[in-house]
Amino acid sequence: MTALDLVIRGGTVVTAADSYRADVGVRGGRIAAIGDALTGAETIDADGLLVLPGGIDAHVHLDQPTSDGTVMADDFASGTRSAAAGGNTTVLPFALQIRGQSLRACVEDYHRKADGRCHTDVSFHLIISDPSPQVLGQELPALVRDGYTSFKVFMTYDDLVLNDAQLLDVFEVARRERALVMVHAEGHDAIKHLTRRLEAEGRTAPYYHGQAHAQIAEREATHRAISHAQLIDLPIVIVHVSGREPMEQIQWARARGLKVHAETCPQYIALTADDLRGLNMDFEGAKYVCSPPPRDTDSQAAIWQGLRDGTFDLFSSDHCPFRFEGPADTGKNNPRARTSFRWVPNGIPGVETRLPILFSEGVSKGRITLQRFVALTSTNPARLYGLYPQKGSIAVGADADLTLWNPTLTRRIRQADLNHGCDYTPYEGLEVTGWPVRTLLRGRAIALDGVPMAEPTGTYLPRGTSEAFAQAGHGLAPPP
Ligand code: DUC
Ligand code: ZN
Ligand code: ZN
Repeated sequence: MTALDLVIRGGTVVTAADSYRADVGVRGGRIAAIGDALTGAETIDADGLLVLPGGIDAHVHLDQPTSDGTVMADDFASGTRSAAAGGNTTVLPFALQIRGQSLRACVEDYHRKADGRCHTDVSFHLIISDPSPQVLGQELPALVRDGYTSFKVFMTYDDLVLNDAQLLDVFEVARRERALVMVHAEGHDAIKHLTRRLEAEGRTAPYYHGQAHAQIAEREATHRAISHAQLIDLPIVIVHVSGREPMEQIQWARARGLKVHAETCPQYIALTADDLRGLNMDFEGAKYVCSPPPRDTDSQAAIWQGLRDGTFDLFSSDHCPFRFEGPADTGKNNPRARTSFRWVPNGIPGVETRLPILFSEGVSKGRITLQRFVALTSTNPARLYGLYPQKGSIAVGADADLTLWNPTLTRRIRQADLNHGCDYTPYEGLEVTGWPVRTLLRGRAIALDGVPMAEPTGTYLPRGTSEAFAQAGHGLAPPP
């Protein structure tokens, strides 16, 4: 047997199923051995550290165009640098189809943006905004067969919304091609109605974004998406679930044996609607504008219960970065945004802080187990999005994507320390216990103690069929 290139010695290996002390040996970028007293050309001392499968952030927006021309704060270089520093080895950004655009041309465009610039591995979900006969009949099936095996649809936003007939058409194609559909479930007409009413009342501060995007509108759309999926007999993922009411719809579906998967995000455990008030109902609140918006402490408690009991399969960042200050025509601080919440770009950064926030608020505070942490942040995303077992596990033959984690290191999240392109973090000052100290992609360091390496070594990953299509059961890591 040829010698190991690298041994990670003396750490506690954590998977979605268990944890145990072992050395991990790497050869040719893959895990080649797990055992005792391994030796190799290079050794990393992991005594006192957790050895986790690298984080997989399955919901990230990078270098996306916006309807009003606002420029995103992260491209593929800065966004994946930030991801690596935060303990991630793979991210799944979106390739957004602009209406009228060929889906194939859209994908090629995103490859041009990403190629040679990524510090983590990447793979694209598609966003279908224009389900024309050409897209549904030819482009989408061909792309799924080429490894683009998941796509997102929107039930709101003027430039993205699909009506019910279009949703059903898209779901049919997904069923036939065995592609996983991610649904942004917020009712468009309800949001528009509430927005008009609030503006007529002079309620235009960022705080009112949270009122316009009412939980009722999210609950209704969640149920509608579930009903459409039931009609077609299709597994779906409801993404960025913000609170108790949409959760109840997901639990309703699951109780009936429907394959509805669910994702939640850091903003729904670490922020509330009150954050959108800013200092005194001022524009500071724009730093927290995202959709769906953060809710109340009752919803936070429901989300924690759902993270524990398996209602949620996925914990993703929904990193969607816009600058707060900056040129007049970019970021949240553009002149129109100050006239009404309606013009504030929806989205907040979080790819670098996702893992520390869930570890600290979840594992360190005893709300979830280490195994659940790994399942939610790495193993389940790999399984649901067709990357398992190459990614998302610590097993012989898997890519040596590993995050060495200090579970007792306490830090305060500070914008000054982060690597994203944003000029703020919504989590400024939050104290966290547990921090990624080394991120390895195929056995090579891509970040050390919060500092990304200079060289981009990430590659593009074509993906297989989601385990959501497995015949028996969910096929996902079970809750503890
Ligand atoms: N949906 C997302 O997934 N991200 C940001 C904004 C949105 O509406
Ligand atoms: Zn969305
Ligand atoms: Zn998103």
